[in-house]
This record gives sequence, structure tokens and C-alpha cells, in this order.
Amino acid sequence: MRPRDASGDVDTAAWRSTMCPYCGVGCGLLVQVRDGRVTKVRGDPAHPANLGDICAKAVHLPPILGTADRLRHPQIRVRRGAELERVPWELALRFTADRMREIITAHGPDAVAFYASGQLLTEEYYLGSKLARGFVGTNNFDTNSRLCMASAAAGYARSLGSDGPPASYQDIDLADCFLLLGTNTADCHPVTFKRIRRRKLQAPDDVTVMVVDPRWTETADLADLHLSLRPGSDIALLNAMLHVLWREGLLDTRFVAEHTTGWEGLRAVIERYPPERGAALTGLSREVIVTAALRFGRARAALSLWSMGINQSHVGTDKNAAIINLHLATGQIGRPGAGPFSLTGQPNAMGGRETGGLAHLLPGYRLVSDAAARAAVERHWAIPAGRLPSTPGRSALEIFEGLARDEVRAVWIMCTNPAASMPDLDLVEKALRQAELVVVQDAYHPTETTRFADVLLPAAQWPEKDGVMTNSERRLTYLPKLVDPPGEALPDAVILTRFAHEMGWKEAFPCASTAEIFDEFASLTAGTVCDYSGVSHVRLQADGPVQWPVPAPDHPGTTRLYTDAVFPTPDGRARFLVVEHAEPLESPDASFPLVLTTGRVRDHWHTLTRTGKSPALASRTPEPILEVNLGDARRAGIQDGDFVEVTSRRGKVVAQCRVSAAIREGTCFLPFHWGRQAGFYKSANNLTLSGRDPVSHQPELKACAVRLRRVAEAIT
Ligand SMILES: Nc1nc2c(c(=O)[nH]1)N[C@H]1C(S)=C(S)[C@@H](COP(=O)(O)OP(=O)(O)OC[C@H]3O[C@@H](n4cnc5c(=O)[nH]c(N)nc54)[C@H](O)[C@@H]3O)O[C@H]1N2
Ligand SMILES: Nc1nc2c(c(=O)[nH]1)N[C@H]1C(S)=C(S)[C@@H](COP(=O)(O)OP(=O)(O)OC[C@H]3O[C@@H](n4cnc5c(=O)[nH]c(N)nc54)[C@H](O)[C@@H]3O)O[C@H]1N2
Ligand code: SF4
Ligand SMILES: [Mo]
Repeated sequence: MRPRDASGDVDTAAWRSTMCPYCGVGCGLLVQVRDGRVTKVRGDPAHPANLGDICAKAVHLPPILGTADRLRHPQIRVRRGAELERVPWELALRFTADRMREIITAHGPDAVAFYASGQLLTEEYYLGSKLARGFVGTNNFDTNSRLCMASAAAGYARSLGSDGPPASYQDIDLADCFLLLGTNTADCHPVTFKRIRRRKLQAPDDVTVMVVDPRWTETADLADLHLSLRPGSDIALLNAMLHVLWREGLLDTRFVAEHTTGWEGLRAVIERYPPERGAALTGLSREVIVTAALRFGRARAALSLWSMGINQSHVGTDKNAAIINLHLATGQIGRPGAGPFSLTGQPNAMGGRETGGLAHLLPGYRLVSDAAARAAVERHWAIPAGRLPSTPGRSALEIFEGLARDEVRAVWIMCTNPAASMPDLDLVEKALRQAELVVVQDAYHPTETTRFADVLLPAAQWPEKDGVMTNSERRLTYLPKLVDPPGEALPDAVILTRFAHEMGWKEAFPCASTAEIFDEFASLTAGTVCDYSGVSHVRLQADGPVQWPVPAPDHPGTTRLYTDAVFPTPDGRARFLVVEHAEPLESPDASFPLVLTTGRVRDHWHTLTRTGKSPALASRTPEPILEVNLGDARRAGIQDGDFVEVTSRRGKVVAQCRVSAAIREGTCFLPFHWGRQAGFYKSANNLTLSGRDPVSHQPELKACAVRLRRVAEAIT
């Protein structure tokens, strides 16, 4: 059926199907193009991820695509202190290649680092990873997924033997118990949330929704149980729930015996987490913990969904393990409606993991430390045996710390805005000031990061280029090019290819179509957990989206992983991991008595380079608002609407506050969308700390100690 416009008339303009460039729900969109411009966006009823649903961010895409601050021409700064000047592409890339060669010659390949993004297309990621690892010769290729999904990726790998969310959106329609942890699904994965709500409203008495979050959110509004725990105490809650299930005989002992290892070791620890102790550590009541456990344990099909409240923690990987422990103990995995199911943040953070977008990975979920994996990739790339470096490269924060210490000299940043989104911005700015070469490849200028560029490369953005993305449920969608990029902007894949040519690697980086680049990558996944060697651009265009693994062209795709309860570990069994409660890295004290947690609002996307330019979206949340609990406000002499200075050990923010009982006492919340360009003292990352999880290297963006003080008015 043709879409109709507001008046109900059938619209005659061409509507093309593609995928949304924002969140990991990965909704299919129908896009109307008139006179070479995107004019309207709707949900695509034929796309299985959203079945026609859509959220406001996607509806308001058209006005942000061609704004005056689109970056249209390459620019370089010949020396520090000089102005950026416009140059032809050839010159910009030759300048970059010359500087890179100098730095590699003087300091070795590990003096160079690439910092990419979960918003790149699969083909772009793949080329970046290949260029850095196979040709520059460094594993310093990391992405903003390090701030986002690294703990989930590490969590799956440790417990199940491999990364890869096992469940599907279909499972939402089949589950009767939802455990939502550290996810404000209503605001951040709105279309997934609507599906959960539909399921709940369909059978309100049979379906339980539990939300674990120190804040009351729109998501919590749907919940039968809102567990407003102390920030960082999720492991104590999950261990105590497991304790109750064990005591009550609600474990699936057959599943545990046949398909897992490590239960006895974990049980000894779980014994020490009776609900009373869980209550003391989480600040929840004993009764609510017992109720939550029993609801989970008695469910026919339990689905756990989680996001940054779990991952962005110094024990993020352990929090993931604690969730998976619960599912393994109850056999709630690999069955319809059941499973641990991380909600991916960015539209193609999944594709990034598949192509090797973290410093310890090679394409196809391979590890750089695995000699056989390196050999397979070396053959595929036709590079000499032994060429690929075997030690993991620097993770995101380590890249910037390396720059600040002169251990890294050059950084190439593409499709991410670290000078707004990283913790402890003073350190990031120092790193960028001190670097010998900063290359930034973005669609807009200025951003907080482009200001530091020596080389500024204009990138085509959605939908000015074509390629593939993988959403949260392992589903690949082809995104066609629908309009031309502005000025001289080029697709990221073309920029990387041309740079490779300047470096003299023409044969390995032919001027291939994105379809050919995709094929080169997809064939490299053959035989791996994320095998999609049976997929091609042609197939995706003809048959629509498909879920991996897809090991052959006639394979229909895979709804659920582990339906046979065989896991990709050496013995085929999933692993129970012993995890213990740990306090956040910075505990509140007399000088900094509150815990600040940071996150998102419904109508903005990350660092505002896009949603900030939509009048409709920006007017709904024009400024950052600090959420403060009533009791804390009273003690600090603060009233609703006051301007408040928030101070941590690293910096300050000034924001107007909303005082309510919605947030847990002792905790306050600030959205992180506003970078220093919006106003120096608006940036939540002035306050956050760069302490991180030792396994996933993901920073603890969800807890730092702060104090509040009322101020007369905003400082900007
Ligand atoms: N509107 C919008 N949607 C987005 C994005 C966006 O920028 N804007 N970004 C996308 C991306 S990349 C991501 S990663 C996702 C993020 O999606 P979410 O993770 O849902 O978003 P956040 O607001 O970062 O954090 C979620 C919740 O974690 C809670 N929390 C804080 N500390 C803890 C804790 O210790 N335990 C628990 N259980 N909860 C805690 C916070 O109160 C918050 O409500 O959203 C995606 N979707
Ligand atoms: N305090 C705090 N900090 C956080 C978080 C938090 O919860 N709290 N969350 C973290 C998380 S989960 C994430 S994912 C990060 C996100 O942080 P970032 O990745 O830094 O945020 P974005 O604003 O999405 O940056 C994307 C950049 O790419 C540009 N761009 C858009 N399309 C294209 C393209 O096609 N090609 C190129 N080359 N550029 C393009 C945009 O203009 C923008 O500058 O923030 C992290 N930071
Ligand atoms: S829910 Fe996510 S993917 Fe779907 S339309 Fe909204 S931002 Fe786009
Ligand atoms: Mo994210």
C-alpha cells in the first residue's frame, strides 16, 4: 500500500526504503525525496524491526541534513596556531599521508591511532580496520562502542563463548516477564518500548514488567515493579535474586547440569547473598527483591533487556555476567520469548563488533591474540604471514591518554565527537592539543572535536552514501544512497580508499563499489559465529533485511542463537561466572555527598550535531536539566527551578534543576548531550571520571561523586 500524506491523499512521490541512522533498534524507514532533498520520513511497515513504527528523532531528520554548518570542503592547518584553510582533496590526503609516514618512521606504527564510531556503515568500518591493522600495522583501531557496548560484548564472550545477542524483537511478543535493567527504553529505544507496552497491555495480568533504575523514568511508568536501587548495585540485586531462586528450588537443574559449567563455584558465592544482604547493598526492600526473583523464576519466558546503566560501570562486564547467570540458572535462553538481550546503542555498533571495531578484535569476532585467526585474515588480505600485530591495541581512553603522554602522536577521528562524549574532557582536550596530527572526518563543522583538527575531511552522511548496518537483533539492512552529499563531501569508504592510495596501497584497496567491499568482508565471516557469508547487497535489496548467522545464499537467517543449547565454548557449555558486588569507583563523602549519574533525554541524540539543529526537537529540551531528589535539595538549600552548580573532582557544570521524588535520594542526574560548544559549563563530561572496567575498558559514566550549590544565575 502506498503511504498517504496528512490529507489522506495517496502520495505520488517516490518513497524509498532504508534504515534509521540513529539508534540500535534499527527501524526501517520510508523516505520521500523531492528535488534531490529528503522531504519526509515514515516508518516502514515491511521492516521486521519496527513494523511501521517510528519515533520523533527520525521524523525530524529532514531539516538537519543540509544545514549551513555541513562540512563541504577539505581543510588543513599547515601548522599549529594557523587558521584552517580550504584545499583540494588531493592535497588534504597527500598532506595527511606525508605526516602519517613521518610519524610512523620516527615513532613506529603504534604512534598512530584511529578512533571510529558505531554510526559508520559496515563497509566503512571494515576498510578502517583493514587499513589500520593490516597496512599501517597497528591495532590502535578503537571506537566509541568502548563507551557504549564494550561491557556487553565482553560479557557475552566470557559467559557464552562469543559476542552476539541471542534473542530477537519477536521474543518481546512471546515473553511474560521483562527485566529491564539500566535502560530508559521509552526514551532511548522508543519503538522497542512500544512493543513491550503492547505486549503488557495485551495481557496485563500475565505479563510482568520490572524496571531496575535509580530514577523513575517513562520506562518505569510501565513497570509492575520499579526497583530504584543505589547506582552501581545491580550485581547485589541479581545475586540476591539468584539466591532466592536457588532457595526456592526454581532453578532449571537439568539445563544447569547438561549445558553449563561453574554452578557449584557460583553457588558458594550466591549463598552469601540472601535478600537481606541484597537489600542492605541496593537500598531496596527485602520484599521487593524476593518478589522480583519469584516473578522471574516463575515466568514461562523471561527476557532481560539492558543498556548503559549496566554497561557504563567499572564492573560493567560483571553486571553482564550476573544477568546471564540468572538466565543460565533458569534455562531462560535459546527459547521463544526468553534470553539475555542487550539493547545496542548506535545503529551499527553491532556491525562494528562484527568487522573488528574494537582494539582487540579482527573481522568475524576474531581475536588479535589468536594466531590462527591472524593467519586467516592475513591470507584474506594477501599480506605476509606474521604481519598482523598480536597484542590488543589501545582502547578509546588509552588512545587519548597516550596522546596526552606523547606515546601516541597522530589520531584519526571519524564519525564521533570525543571532545564532547568522553569522560573527563580536560584530559581529552589536552590530548588533542598536544597531538602532532589530528585528522577529523565529520559531516559538520564546527563541533567540539573539529575545532582541534589539523586536517578536516568532509564526510557524506545518511542517506548520501550506501552500505549495510546490523541492528540489536543481528538484523542486516541495506541503506541505499538517496541524495548527493553537499559540496565536496565524500562517503567515509571513499575517503579511506583514497588515503590508502596516497599511502601506496592501491592493490589492497581497489576503487571498489560498496557491494564489493561488503562481499570481501562477508566472505571473511564464513565459519565464524557471526557468519553472514550468504548475504550480499543484491540479496538484501531483493529480499529485505535478514538476521545472522546466514551461512549460505539460500539460508533464511536465524531468529535465535543457542536453540540447541550448544555454546561456542571449547566444551560447548555456557559458563557461570562468580561476580561480587563492588561500590562505584568514587563513593560519596563529606565533600562530594551525592552520586551523579548521566544519560539521555528523549528528543536529543548524543552531542547535538544533528538533533540540536531540528527546531522541533531542540525546542522540547533546549537546555540540560539536573534532576535532584527532594531531600537532597532541601539539605543543599535548593528549590525547583534554581540554577545549581554541580562540582566533581574534575570540573563544574551549571544547570537549572528539577526537584522531585522521581530520583533516588543521594543520586542526581544530568543529560550529557550538551558539549562545551553549547556552553562550557553545560557539559556533563566536565564532571565524569575516566576510571573503567578492567575487562571491557568501558568507563564508569554512570557514577561520580558531586556536590551541589545554588547559584544566582546561569554562567555560559
Ligand atoms: N533519545 C536518544 N536515544 C538514544 C540515544 C540518544 O542519545 N538519545 N543514544 C543511543 C545510544 S548510543 C545508547 S548507548 C542508548 C542508551 O540508552 P539507555 O541506556 O537507556 O540510556 P541512558 O540514559 O544512558 O541510561 C539508562 C538509565 O540507566 C540508569 N542508571 C544509571 N546508573 C544505573 C545503575 O547503576 N544501575 C541501573 N540499573 N541503572 C542505572 C539511568 O538512570 C538511566 O535512566 O540509547 C540510544 N538511543
Ligand atoms: N557522560 C556521558 N557520556 C557519554 C555517555 C553517557 O551516557 N554519559 N554515553 C556514551 C555513549 S553510549 C556513546 S555511544 C557516545 C556517543 O558519542 P559520540 O559518538 O561522540 O556522539 P555523536 O554526537 O553521535 O557523534 C557522531 C559524530 O559523527 C558525525 N557524523 C554523523 N554522520 C556521519 C557520517 O556518516 N560520517 C562521519 N564521518 N561523521 C558523521 C556527527 O556530526 C558527530 O560529530 O557518548 C558516550 N558519552
Ligand atoms: S527507535 Fe531508534 S531506530 Fe527507530 S526511529 Fe527511533 S531513533 Fe530511529
Ligand atoms: Mo551508545
